[in-house]
Amino acid sequence: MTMFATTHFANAASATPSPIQSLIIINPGNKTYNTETLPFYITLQYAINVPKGGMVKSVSYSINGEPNVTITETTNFLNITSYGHYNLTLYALDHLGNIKASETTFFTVTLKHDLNGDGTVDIFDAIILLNSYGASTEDPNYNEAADFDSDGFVNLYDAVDFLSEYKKSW
Ligand SMILES: [Ca+2]
Ligand SMILES: [Ca+2]
Repeated sequence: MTMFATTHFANAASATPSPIQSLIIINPGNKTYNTETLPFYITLQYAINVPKGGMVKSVSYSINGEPNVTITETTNFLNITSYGHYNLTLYALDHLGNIKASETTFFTVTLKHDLNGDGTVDIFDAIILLNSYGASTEDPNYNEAADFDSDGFVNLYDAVDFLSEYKKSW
């Protein structure tokens, strides 16, 4: 009798779909982050859809396939300590023991002046800078990443700054 009840329970549990309907990474995005200084911190933001009756026990993340880190108040950001390419996946554990994975987000953390994120500050980044040259924040070709001093204009000051970092790589 006890045996039957246990088996029945196990079957019922494994047949019950996860109450977590979706888990979406909002931040970081699939993009390139340019930074002059390391470590670089990226805020973790996600959306989780759990209909009434479902419960989320924990949410964790894995970066570049490394062991999962449970997200808490103090780990709700990524501490990036080296330049490179990263992938990030979130996992949510529900009260039935199911794990729901998010889509994987791919992002690059690179040198401030490496505008295309390929690891070297070179002519290809200069072309990106020139595409935005003379633009201010209202212009459609304004590129925030190329406005190195963040004054709202991509101009000679940014070009001079760019040349000082030319050929730098990671
Ligand atoms: Ca580059
Ligand atoms: Ca500027």
